[in-house]
Amino acid sequence: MDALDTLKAKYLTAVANVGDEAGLEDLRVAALGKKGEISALMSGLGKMEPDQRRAAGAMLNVLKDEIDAALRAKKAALGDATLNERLRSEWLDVTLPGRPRRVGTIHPVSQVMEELTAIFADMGFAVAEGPQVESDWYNFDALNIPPEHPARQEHDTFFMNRAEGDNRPPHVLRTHTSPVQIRAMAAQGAPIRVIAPGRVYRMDMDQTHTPMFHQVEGLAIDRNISMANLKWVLEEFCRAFFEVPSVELRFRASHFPFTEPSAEVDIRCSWEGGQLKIGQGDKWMEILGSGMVHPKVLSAAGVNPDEWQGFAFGMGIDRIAMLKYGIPDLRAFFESDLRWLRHYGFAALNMPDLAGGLSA
Ligand code: 2NL
Repeated sequence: MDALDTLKAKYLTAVANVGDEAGLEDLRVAALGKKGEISALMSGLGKMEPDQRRAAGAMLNVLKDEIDAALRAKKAALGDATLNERLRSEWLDVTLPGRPRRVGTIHPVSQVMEELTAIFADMGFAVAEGPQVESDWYNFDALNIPPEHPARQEHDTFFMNRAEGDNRPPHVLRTHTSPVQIRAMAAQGAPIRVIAPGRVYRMDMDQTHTPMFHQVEGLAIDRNISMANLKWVLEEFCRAFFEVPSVELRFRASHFPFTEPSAEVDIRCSWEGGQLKIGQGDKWMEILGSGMVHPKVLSAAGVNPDEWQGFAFGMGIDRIAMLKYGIPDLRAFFESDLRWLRHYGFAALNMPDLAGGLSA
């Protein structure tokens, strides 16, 4: 039967050449579908003589099975090809590092806090935290600032309200982070090495002052601590923080109620063409206050001054952030202007550490 061979050749060639699963389905319908060519021939069998019908029916069944087998084989091959193409195009290297997306920025003050925490941690200082609303005892008395002391007025303190008829002295917004260190000493005793970074509050507002600002204080108490240890720690800090090979510090005699002796510390620098350089030059810039912790302060914190001694220092974080990152205006720090934050902010997920370069 030539007609069946022709039909077979037609469909096997078409199946071999079809390129996608939709085209293959069209072929299946055209050949084996209810109204397809093979089905039409099958229904023609009814009009044949029994012997003829048996022979033709057998051949048609063979042809139908051959075409069906070819269709199935091709369908499997096309399915494999589709899967392989998906595997190729959707291939993903899960070992690649993520692509960082900028979701907001880290405020320069937060960045500097992370930096100085990393530097002091490297020298064995832990971070201490405490309340921003303090009793006047922790904020003043414990620091050798009695009620009638002039420093108590100089601090431009914010006072909290007491309930009607409550005559106890009011709580205050802490004017420095020293009370945090008093609490740390009282809780932990000596020896101790801590820094206390955080928000502090003073009623002051002009070109160079905001009512809330940031301070870091440091404290090291042991049996044998001296001003020499203080000077080394501060030099080490400044060198690491300003990311310069060397720094020079100058101690000027000063006075604080909570330290004796006390020193204000200047750093060698130059100012050329509006450009500040730290570590070299013929100018000095004050960066912090410091001294040996007053025996009365040790006693107030429950540390025996006949057995223990140590240094303390305090510096403004906002100011050293401005110096390091060339930020001209202090007041813009706390205005939450997105354009300012995008300009001066730091990429998230980029924690400073000493090995990786602090601000890299
Ligand atoms: C400054 C001066 C200073 C301290 C802070 C301190 C803390 C304790 C005991 C003794 Cl618990 N002293 N802190 C000492 C000297 C200076 O800050 O000009 N800050 C911006």
